[in-house]
Amino acid sequence: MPERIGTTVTKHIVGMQRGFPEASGDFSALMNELVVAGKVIHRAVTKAGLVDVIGKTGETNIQGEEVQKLDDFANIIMIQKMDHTGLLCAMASEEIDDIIEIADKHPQGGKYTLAFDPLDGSSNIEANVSIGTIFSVHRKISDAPKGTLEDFLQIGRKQVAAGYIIYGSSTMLVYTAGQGVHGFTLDPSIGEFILSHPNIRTPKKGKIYSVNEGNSHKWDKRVNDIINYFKTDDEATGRPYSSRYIGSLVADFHRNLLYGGIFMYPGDAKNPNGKLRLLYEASPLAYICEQAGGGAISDGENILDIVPTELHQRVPLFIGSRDDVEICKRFLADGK
Ligand code: AHM
Ligand code: MG
Repeated sequence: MPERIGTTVTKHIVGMQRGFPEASGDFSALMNELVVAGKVIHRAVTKAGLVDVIGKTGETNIQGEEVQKLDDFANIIMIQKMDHTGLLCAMASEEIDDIIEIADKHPQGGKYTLAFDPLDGSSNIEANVSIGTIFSVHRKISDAPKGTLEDFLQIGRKQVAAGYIIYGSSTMLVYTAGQGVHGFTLDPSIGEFILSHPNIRTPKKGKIYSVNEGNSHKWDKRVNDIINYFKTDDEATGRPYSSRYIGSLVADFHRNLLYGGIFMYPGDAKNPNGKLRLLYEASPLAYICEQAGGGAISDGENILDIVPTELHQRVPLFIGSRDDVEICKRFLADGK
């Protein structure tokens, strides 16, 4: 008997769209192109130790960080895979200063925008740590055929879809289109993402806290109090929590999504808005987290309600299990 192949991501996306008889099929097509881009990046990441794609290009990106070759590669793949689909009016990448226009030679008139972090956690590449691609899709709202900044500066709650591909011990795609969160594992033998985690629900309360504690000397009292709270021994509330921090957002987030917990990248004295970007990291992960029953705030405000003011805006991020986010919110509001 041949083994039964599970539900592919393509079939799943089409199935979900059946609930919307007015859907044109554009959204499914967009998602399917993203899936292919993810597979191509997966192929490069898994070959990273074999071919000469590791290392620095010597250039710096908009954030002033050194760009590694695989970031460059992933960025180019995302652009090349998506620019000729006719589905997008424009794109924005963490690696590129301005909006990426769709060249005139490609079909125009796309009704969606795509913002992405092509390879998050890239400082970990050489140590074989899990890294990921994060994406966020909005509907175009401006009248400009090629899209404008306005189309990207929309609140996270208006996302049409968000997801990530994590290149880990296996490669997984996790996405939401507003109907729950679904996870697919890549079966390399057939080159398909197969539904492995339907309708992911994150535990209401976790046992893990994830933060770069090396920054504690720069945090204000409220943030130090939050971390001390999670570390304090109290059997009744299931404390202390365990500390887990990879330093690769997709990997830290994915683990906490499945096991429960809280990931934090707060603002500090040097960087009041922390490190992570609203459009490419915080907002898509917040949408996924909320759809899975969790939550996400910046300094008290729901991430999905923040009106972005610039493309590469950074925000403090507290994201994870709902009860744990509430605890952070309380400390941030009144310092106790
Ligand atoms: P990147 O987008 O340049 O890879 O940076 C973002 C990464 C996240 O994956 C991770 O959560 C964070 O930086 C870790 O930062 P730090 O090393 O300051 O703890
Ligand atoms: Mg990043």
